[in-house]
Amino acid sequence: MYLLYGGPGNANLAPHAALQEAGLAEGSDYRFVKLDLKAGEHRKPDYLALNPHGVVPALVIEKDGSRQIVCEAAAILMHIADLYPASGLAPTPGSAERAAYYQWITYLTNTVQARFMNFYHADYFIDGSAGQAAVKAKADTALKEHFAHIDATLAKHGPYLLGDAFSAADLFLFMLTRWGRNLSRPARDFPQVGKHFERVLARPAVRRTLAIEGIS
Ligand SMILES: N[C@@H](CCC(=O)N[C@@H](CS)C(=O)NCC(=O)O)C(=O)O
Repeated sequence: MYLLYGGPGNANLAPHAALQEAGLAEGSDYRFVKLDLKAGEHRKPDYLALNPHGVVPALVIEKDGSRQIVCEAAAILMHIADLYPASGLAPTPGSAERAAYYQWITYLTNTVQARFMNFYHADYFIDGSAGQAAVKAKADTALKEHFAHIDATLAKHGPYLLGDAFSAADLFLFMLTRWGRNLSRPARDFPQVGKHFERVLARPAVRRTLAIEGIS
């Protein structure tokens, strides 16, 4: 049994979609434990015992009487892909495609996702409304540059990040594109990124994930 802790549409969305892509059922194979971030449930001692950074997601794996906790959205995503190779979410280890897969997921998490933190949480980086507006504006510019880069890559080598093969990296991009709806140029406005988003959105597993999280 898995317990995936998260909030609607938060960084849990990509790993959650991976559980669904792997054919697992909410309620029997795993439980999505919805936290109310606005009410600060992710800062309560019970949750901090799982993820000491007080951020979502956290995955609890209960198996054969033992319990393992995995944090970091990208790590959880890749672990699920590895646990369920039949899902086809990760290319063969050691292959050129696997290297590209690592490259995309690492870039998406440590560069693009980090810029979203600047965009949505400028208050974590600087005090005062003027400084925060400046941090947010810089993040907005940087994120548009990143989506332009992704768009150009998809135009050349798409329709997915690895070309013809859908992978877990596409679930991560889908999540970030959704977060990009509040940019001064929404991420989906980049033509190839928009098409990629629609393609991933049409996947039954992704639709089920959104329904379980209560978002559209
Ligand atoms: N590096 C972490 C970051 C996760 C993260 O920032 N999660 C946000 C939601 S998308 C969060 O929990 N924020 C709560 C807060 O900042 O108080 C990961 O990728 O798992």
